[in-house]
Amino acid sequence: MRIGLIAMSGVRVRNQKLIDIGVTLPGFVSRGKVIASLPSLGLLTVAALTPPDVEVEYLEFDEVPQSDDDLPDFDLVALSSLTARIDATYDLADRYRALGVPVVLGGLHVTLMPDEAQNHADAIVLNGAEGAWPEVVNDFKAGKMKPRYIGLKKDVFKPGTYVQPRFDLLKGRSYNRVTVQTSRGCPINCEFCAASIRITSSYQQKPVDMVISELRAVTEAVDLPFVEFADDNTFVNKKWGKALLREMRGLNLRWFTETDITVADDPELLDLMAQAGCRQILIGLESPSAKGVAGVRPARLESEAF
Ligand code: B12
Repeated sequence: MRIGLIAMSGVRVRNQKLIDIGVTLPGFVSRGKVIASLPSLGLLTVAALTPPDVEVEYLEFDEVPQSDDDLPDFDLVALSSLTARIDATYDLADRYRALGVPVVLGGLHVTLMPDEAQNHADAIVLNGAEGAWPEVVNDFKAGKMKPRYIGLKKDVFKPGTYVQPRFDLLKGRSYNRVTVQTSRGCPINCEFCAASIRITSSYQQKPVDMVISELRAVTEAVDLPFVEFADDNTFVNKKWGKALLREMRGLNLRWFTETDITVADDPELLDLMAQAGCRQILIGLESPSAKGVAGVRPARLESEAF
């Protein structure tokens, strides 16, 4: 049995009217060509959760093949979903189903819009693939796949649930960046941010040795990788962050991440970041004025430990 895992890659700025009048993030479209060549960590995780007797092929479609003859053939197709390309995702799912190939849809958009997604799939998976995907595959093999599965929203990095994403599937391909996730969600529940509301119900963080093992796997799969941490706020936990950075110093990596402005208050952390190969960080400043920031202050902090 062969499953096709298909990512709809690339970045999309969808609103042509806004683009035409020049309303876009500076350089975003041109920069998009560079940052678009990131693999789908979600599908590499799905691949790792697939029972070992099943063959998987991981594909990325920036442009979807126009002719059905050019669509690779599989026994089952699984697609990940982000909102920006959901129309193309549904279109591809509909095409495969019309060809008689069953389709499973999972990922962020499907989790937010399950009833809509159900119209385009034989089965949908809500939340993480963890806690659901092995059952989907086994049910499919037994000819009794259900229309809807509910995966885990928390505890995905716990032993017995956690799997290391299949970075080996990236061998021989060219990527500008490869994503590694160290945490999911953010303990600072800012009212404007979807991370802790939609992506996970609680902040989850990987133990340092798990992250180091993933980084080693990435360096084995991709030459001189530039790592992008697929986190919502990597260094929100300073103690854990410093422990990770100390271990990363020997790996000879270059990396980017997203975090919050509190890193600026911790010179030791900043030094360790530099020593561990940090090349860029992205910090969201929600307002240039103290009054504006006061209006978007966090509603709750999950743990005082940070
Ligand atoms: C890295 C990243 C990118 C990368 C790569 C994206 C990719 N191919 O995965 C790039 C730079 C290309 C990118 C582009 C964009 N991104 Co982006 N990106 C992220 C980021 C920071 C990390 C994603 C990640 O790797 N997560 C870790 C993996 C393990 O989680 P996951 O993908 O959700 O997968 C899990 C589950 O969803 C599920 N799952 C996923 N797929 C499937 C499939 C099946 C079959 C099953 C069973 C389960 C399953 O199981 C997985 C394991 O638990 C997230 C923020 C975040 N915290 O997720 C934003 C995020 C995904 N991006 C976002 C946005 C808005 C965009 C853009 C629209 C930006 C733009 N204007 O162009 C584009 C859209 C790209 C597209 N093709 O549609 C939003 C998406 C919101 C939404 N509703 O879709 C997010 C959530 C940021 C945010 N908080 O707003 N992005």
